[in-house]
Amino acid sequence: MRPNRFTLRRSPAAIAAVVLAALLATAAPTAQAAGATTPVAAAAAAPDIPLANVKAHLSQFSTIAANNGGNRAHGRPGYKASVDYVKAKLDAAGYTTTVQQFTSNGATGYNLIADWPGGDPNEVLMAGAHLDSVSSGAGINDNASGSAAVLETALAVSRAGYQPDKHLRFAWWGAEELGLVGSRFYVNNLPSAERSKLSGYLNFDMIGSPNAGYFVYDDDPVIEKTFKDYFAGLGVPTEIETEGDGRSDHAPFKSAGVPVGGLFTGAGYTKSAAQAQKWGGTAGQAFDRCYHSSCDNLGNINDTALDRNSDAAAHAIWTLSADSTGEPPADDVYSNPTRVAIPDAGSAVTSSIAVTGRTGNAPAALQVGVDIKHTWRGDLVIDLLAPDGTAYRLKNPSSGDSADNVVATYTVNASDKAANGEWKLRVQDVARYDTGYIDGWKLTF
Ligand code: DTR
Ligand code: CA
Ligand code: ZN
Ligand code: ZN
Repeated sequence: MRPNRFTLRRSPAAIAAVVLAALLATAAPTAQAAGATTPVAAAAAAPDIPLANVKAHLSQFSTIAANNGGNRAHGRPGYKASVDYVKAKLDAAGYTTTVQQFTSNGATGYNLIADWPGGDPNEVLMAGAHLDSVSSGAGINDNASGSAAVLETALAVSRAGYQPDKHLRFAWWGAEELGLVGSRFYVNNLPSAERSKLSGYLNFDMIGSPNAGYFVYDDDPVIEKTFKDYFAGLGVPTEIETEGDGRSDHAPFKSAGVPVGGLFTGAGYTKSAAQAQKWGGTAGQAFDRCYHSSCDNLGNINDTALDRNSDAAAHAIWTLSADSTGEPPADDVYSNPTRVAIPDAGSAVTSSIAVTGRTGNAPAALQVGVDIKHTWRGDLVIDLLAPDGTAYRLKNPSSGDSADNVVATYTVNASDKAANGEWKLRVQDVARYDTGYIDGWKLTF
């Protein structure tokens, strides 16, 4: 408020009334700033992986099995037909594909490796799934589910023309069911200089179990956190995969010192009552009653689990490939640069920041960076609103503060508030004759 030549100075009582009104002010319906935002330091967001596309691949694998003796097992025609299907999709999408042959149990096996052109050749992020089934069936959950999710994510990279810092490599393994034969052959035959370039290997083996659990491998902590943060953002609890290390194709990579991680929805073990409570499904029943059985067919898939895990896979690949240090940002900064006009002596306005993908609550020292351009800043009342609506007063009005602009960082103890959600900066100009605008703000967790 700046007295101008036409305005008598207000009496102290009148100013006090204005200040009191502001202190009691509850936000009137206010103009929302456009532009909810993304973390400044985080990776570009992965696209949604369309469940319909993933299921279309499952249908193809099912048809391949039906046309080739009912399975897609190592050494059988259904496996090579599966390799040819995946390879054709990737060649058409611009990948550089390689078919690596090996022998196991007297039969020729095949690994399919697909490199996405670009990225740092000295920083290679891999994602893979075994493509073979057991001989008793089509292997739709085990492991067409993982194979299809990895394929569709690779195709999404192509559709997006995504060019991350790191080089992306995808793999479909042969003869996993015979004892991780294909992936072991790949790792053992990779020159050590090439092996040292692998920044991580992500494994997807059984990710659509009908009575699904949500398990995250607890090997590399950064990869584990990336997956857990994603599911936390969905509000889906996860558990550490405890069915024993070495049970799938991440094992040879881990033995070679490569950081590994992955997702799993469960095989023959039984879902507990507590797990059914948090995930739904049926307690006392196996996560996949058709594990390694002929009924592991198109009907043996939980669409929600397959969709969530496909999207989680894409999230991890985008996140872990976008930063050449391989680490998600240590301090996550979320900002909204949108300019929002503050009406003179009018209603409060707000500017929003959408926080997603974090686990747990906000910190006890949540940093709120404010940048407001406004003459006579004493007119302004500034609050932070938590996602649940709780208001934290950052600045009270002060009739004597005639300086301009509020460019400051406030520390708020928001440790009892969930981090994820829509945070708002609320600003009100409670006195006349000076105006301004929010010129941006940010949250640092
Ligand atoms: N070995 C996988 C199934 C499997 C069993 N336990 C785990 C743990 C993590 C991933 C996969 C698995 C198979 O039969 O293909
Ligand atoms: Ca999806
Ligand atoms: Zn299996
Ligand atoms: Zn498997």
